[in-house]
Amino acid sequence: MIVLSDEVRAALAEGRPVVALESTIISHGLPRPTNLTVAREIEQVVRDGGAVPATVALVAGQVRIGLDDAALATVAGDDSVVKVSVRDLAVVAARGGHGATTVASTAHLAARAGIAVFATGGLGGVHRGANLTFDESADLVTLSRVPTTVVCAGVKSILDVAATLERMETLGIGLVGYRTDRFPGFYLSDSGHAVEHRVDSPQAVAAVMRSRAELGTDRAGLVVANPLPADEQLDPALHDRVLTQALAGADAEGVHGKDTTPYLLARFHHDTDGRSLEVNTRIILRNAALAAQIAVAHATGGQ
Ligand code: PSU
Ligand code: MN
Repeated sequence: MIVLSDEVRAALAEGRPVVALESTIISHGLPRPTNLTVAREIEQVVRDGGAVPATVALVAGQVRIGLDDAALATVAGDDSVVKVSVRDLAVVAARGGHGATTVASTAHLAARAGIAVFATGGLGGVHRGANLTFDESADLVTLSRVPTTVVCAGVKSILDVAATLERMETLGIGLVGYRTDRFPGFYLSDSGHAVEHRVDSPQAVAAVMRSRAELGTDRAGLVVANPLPADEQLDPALHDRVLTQALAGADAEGVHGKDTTPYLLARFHHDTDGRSLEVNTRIILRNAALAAQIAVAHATGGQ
């Protein structure tokens, strides 16, 4: 049921660097038609970095790891593509549907395929008000039991960032800041929270990956938090204004469950007149580039 592209299979067999990429950011995180362009750019950036891109999705019920352009276009443009977390995988596969994988399901599948490094934009986490709604992304629980190294720009402030960091600690999810001591807030370079451990090179990340394997602490994921440079972040005043509107909108419209994250992301893109889209795209491309460097360092023994 899991089909690797020829390119991904060959790279894995030869121990060459591979970077897994999620597809929910394409289908539900970015607006059409930019999403398809960005999906192709992400893959190109990974290639430019010397690694093989392995975008993950369900196409007609088949889990595909490494998509051709037709499959990428389906994920980006077909209305029947559903957001697929870990628990949805088998159901959508069995009914032969199309599905876009979240961080959780991508991490799960990448680990099964033997892909060590994964790039995304932002992680899911604990939603605001989760003390009442219990809305915590399956990304966290999955990362507590899947040995993947995921490069992201922290989490968006649509979430409760402090609670997300606490849950990551409880769940034993590794966390390092890439050239920073601050946990990034996706659109913002600094979420206002510290990161305990800092690494300054792809080789240093690969060294942590090796130590984790040797110590047996690699059953949980490792999050590499890669912030945007401060001069590239979304204007903080605009960010705060739009965040307030988006959260109020979700509340007023009764949005809940798996629709919450896509709703809030769409509101951001709409309410910033596309400025958040530019920043979002930049974040994903930067994360893909770093993930490629880490995959290369990891594949070459971190030397
Ligand atoms: N956060 C973002 N952009 C995204 C997502 C999260 O900043 O596109 C997507 C990812 O695919 C993530 C998923 O795994 O949303 C989390 O959704 P939920 O909160 O429903 O678990
Ligand atoms: Mn949720």
